[in-house]
Amino acid sequence: MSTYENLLFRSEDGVGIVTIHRPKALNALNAATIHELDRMFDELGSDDSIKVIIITGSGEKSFVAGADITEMQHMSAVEGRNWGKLAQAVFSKIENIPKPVIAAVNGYALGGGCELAMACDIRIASEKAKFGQPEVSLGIPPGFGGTQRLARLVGKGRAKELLFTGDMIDAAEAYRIGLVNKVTAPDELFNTAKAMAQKIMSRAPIAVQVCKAAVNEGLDVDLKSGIAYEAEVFGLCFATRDQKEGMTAFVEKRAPIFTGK
Ligand code: DAK
Repeated sequence: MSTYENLLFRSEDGVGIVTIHRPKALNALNAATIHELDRMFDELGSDDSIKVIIITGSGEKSFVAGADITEMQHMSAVEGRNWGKLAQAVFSKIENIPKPVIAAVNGYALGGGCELAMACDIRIASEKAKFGQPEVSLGIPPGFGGTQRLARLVGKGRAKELLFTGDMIDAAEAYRIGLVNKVTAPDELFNTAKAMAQKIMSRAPIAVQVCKAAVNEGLDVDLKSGIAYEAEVFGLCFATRDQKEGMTAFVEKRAPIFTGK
């Protein structure tokens, strides 16, 4: 792994843990951090030793408190558009990397922070986490995919309420509306995320990978096309050794040993 200024990285038992680390700005995403995330996800994508990725924020208070407002303050329209496009491309890279990505949301997930969490496959929140898209208070709409991913996750009406009011919601409300998958005590957050990562890692890797691709592809197309895509990846999995192993193990009443082949 190359060196990073605003990200910390460690690997534990096949789980890659990426920590956004800009403590002075509550881990707000400046351009340098977005570029580092881009590079980090390229490295993680090609590192076969990493099976599942967890993203979290440094410290107790914040996951990511948004895009860095001081950097955006004096941007021109063209600079704003380019900044939005850059971060959107990086978030799409995270969303589509062929490995599960879990956001362990330890505190504020506002603006670009909420958008980063939504680009992940699964969100686990500490009871102390707070979510929101406060951009309208700054004179802008969300620009890192928030208007699109929030509506897909929580539905049009709830998304519009959060987007129009800029209100912050707590973890319990985020869970109630389906923005997060689980809520845990703050000191259980990492273990809960890691336990989920390990459970996923115990399943057939190619099957998990195609589930991710099928959900992502399917949500962008009509049901008929999504179902057709599913049939293709379902069929392809019969060419894997793990399909033979999974079904043989079931018949032999033993646990499967998957190899990712
Ligand atoms: N950017 C830069 N610095 C930030 C920051 C941010 N988003 N959030 C916090 N900080 C900094 C504070 O300025 C403060 O710095 P110092 O004054 O100590 O130097 C330090 O972090 C600690 O923050 P506070 O003192 O404010 O801490 P509090 O506990 O009092 O409040 C807070 C915590 C999270 C409620 C508050 O910091 C806050 O409201 N932060 C801003 C949250 C926010 O509005 N986030 C959304 C950012 S806008 C687009 C591209 C991108 C976007 C949209 C469009 N296009 C190109 C189309 C995305 C926009 C956003 O994400």
